[in-house]
Amino acid sequence: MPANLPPQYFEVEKLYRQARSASEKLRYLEEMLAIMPKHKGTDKLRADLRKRISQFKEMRKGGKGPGRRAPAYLIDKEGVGQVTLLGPPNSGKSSLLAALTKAQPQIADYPYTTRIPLAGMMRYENIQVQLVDTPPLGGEQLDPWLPDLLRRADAWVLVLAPPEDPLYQVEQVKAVLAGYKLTLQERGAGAVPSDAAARPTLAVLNKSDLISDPEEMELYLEFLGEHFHTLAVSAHTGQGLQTFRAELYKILNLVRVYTRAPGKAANFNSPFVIPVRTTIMELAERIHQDLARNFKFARVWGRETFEGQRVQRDYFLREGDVVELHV
Ligand SMILES: Nc1nc2c(ncn2[C@@H]2O[C@H](COP(=O)(O)OP(=O)(O)O)[C@@H](O)[C@H]2O)c(=O)[nH]1
Ligand SMILES: [Mg+2]
Repeated sequence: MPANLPPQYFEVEKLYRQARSASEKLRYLEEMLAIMPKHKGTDKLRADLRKRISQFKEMRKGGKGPGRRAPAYLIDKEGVGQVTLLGPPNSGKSSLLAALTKAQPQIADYPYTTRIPLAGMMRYENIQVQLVDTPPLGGEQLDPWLPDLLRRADAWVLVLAPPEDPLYQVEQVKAVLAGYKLTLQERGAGAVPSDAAARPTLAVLNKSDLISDPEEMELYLEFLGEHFHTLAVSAHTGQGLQTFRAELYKILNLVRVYTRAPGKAANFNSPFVIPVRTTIMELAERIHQDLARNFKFARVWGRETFEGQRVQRDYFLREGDVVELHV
């Protein structure tokens, strides 16, 4: 039986095809379903529409509907870790991204210059860390995708700057994050609220070139330092930026190890970058299943302690270890 659809249906279908957002598409699909005559000839079409409607509803809920795309604002991870810069308006997040990477964000002395996240790669010795610049927290608008972006990060850099009291700025940021069920991970803190996601946080006091009173500076750093790994920097003069790279690597909780074939030299340009407390066996697994399966022992040359000693499979690798795997 032919479907015999009214012309009005095709008009709405055209609008549906042109619609850009999921919610617009959903609206037109529902309209199409309402217009469609109900008889045997349209059974299949109606079933099809209902299916698409439920897929769009899933998508809006953030479920895994077939048509779901990753939101454009989530940035694919690159390098050894993704670190998101966050903080109040005008603290210099975009300026830091520009100073530390090749990215070219818009920088201006009015708030809300940054509207969408932008990533850049920061080199630290022989590795690359991904930095992501974000719109300010605690402003008039809350970008709906920002919490997800923050949650995906391996660590955060809390960017603060004068003239406002940095401790006050921390409180404001904390309050906004709490609304997202996110929390700044404080130094040596086990006491993270169980229902909130925390990320290791490096606090940077930017625009340190504007703080002329050394006592004031010392006071800020002392207070911030009670809670976070803390550092004074200046995106403008470059002060503290070398230390920044090293501190950021520290809070990522990674170690770099190097492998060597027996009798050969290690390649120090391409480390294996692994989480702290990774064992020799886990490293072997990462490199190749066969290597793990046939593992007999390893020799380790450490920065301080080992000089080619044999270690067992449960040895925890340390920063700078050179490893010879024997099968
Ligand atoms: N004096 C000084 N000004 C800075 C520094 N970093 C950023 N600024 C200025 O602060 C303003 C806001 O910078 P921007 O990077 O856009 O801040 P964002 O809103 O946090 O991204 C701009 O006028 C920058 O030139 C710094 O280290 N020292
Ligand atoms: Mg910005």
